[in-house]
Amino acid sequence: MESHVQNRDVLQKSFEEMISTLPKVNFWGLPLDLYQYQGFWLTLPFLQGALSAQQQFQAKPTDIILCSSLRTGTAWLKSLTFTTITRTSYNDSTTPLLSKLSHDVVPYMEFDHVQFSTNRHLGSPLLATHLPYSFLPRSIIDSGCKLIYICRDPKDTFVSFYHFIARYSKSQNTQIIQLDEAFELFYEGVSMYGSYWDHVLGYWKASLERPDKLMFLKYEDLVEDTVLYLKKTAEFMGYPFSSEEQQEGVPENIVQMCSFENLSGLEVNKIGKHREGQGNLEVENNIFFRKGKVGDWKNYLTTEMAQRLDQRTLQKLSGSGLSL
Ligand code: PAP
Repeated sequence: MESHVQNRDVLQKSFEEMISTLPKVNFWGLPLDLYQYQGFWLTLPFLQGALSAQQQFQAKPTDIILCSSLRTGTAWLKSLTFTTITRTSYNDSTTPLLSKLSHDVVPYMEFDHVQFSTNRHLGSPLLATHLPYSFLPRSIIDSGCKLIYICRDPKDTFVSFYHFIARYSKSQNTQIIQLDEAFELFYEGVSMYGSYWDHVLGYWKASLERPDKLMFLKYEDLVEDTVLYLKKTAEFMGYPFSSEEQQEGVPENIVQMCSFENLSGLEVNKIGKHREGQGNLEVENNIFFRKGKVGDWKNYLTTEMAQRLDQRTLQKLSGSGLSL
């Protein structure tokens, strides 16, 4: 026991020494700093989680890992995949989504699972991660488990993230950063798990190399034809809908269950709390839901800002074959 505690202290000390050497900036006016580690910006708890995951996480070939940057449709993807995989165990009136936020039915590998030992199963093989592809624990690649990545137009991603931070700042009674100030930081790649474009590119390139193991989704496609992409995702995960299920409208039913309108209207998502009791990580569930629309950036960005972000996207994705 004593040697375990000593080991932990040694690890903590070497972590503190390592972070003291990293570039550091304030995180969008929050009482938090972002540290630049191997090209990406992360806050300390998430950096510590990333390193712990790299050291400890043992993937299983049957795991399905939902990967994303922030505000790109993760919670929606979690609810769709969770409901698909557990469709023979639960129905509309028994699904855990009626009493839990989507983020709480699929634990984060580098956070809930590694740091708080949250049960990784909850009746499904799903886990989630925000880690850039280059940060993934080796066992994920070696195990051959499947990954699904979801990304989104950088303009909507930025606007969604800005509102999340603004609402979080308000709940913490801290000064809210101005939109144009946050915009410049996002543009320069200084945001949580930024640069956003590098995050997307890492997974995009891996999806080209290993299409059987990594499915690459766009939020906009999912909005445009949710049933089609749900069917593709179910197939990819190894849980395809039978023709009988399709005739009975099971995919449509799941899409309805996981719709923005349905989930955001549930009591748990209106008044519940995520990471309750975990200090400044505690967030009101309703903050996770905003509009769920494509193109809402038009209501917040000037034409010049939108053009600059589009230029940045073109330049960053140039030659990759990906457009956003
Ligand atoms: P997070 O993991 O960082 O909390 P994430 O779930 O990836 O965020 O994405 C949040 C976005 O998805 C929000 O977009 P908006 O700010 O433009 O509105 C959120 O509203 C949207 N969203 C959440 N749930 C759903 C859903 N069921 N269907 C469609 N969009 C959703």
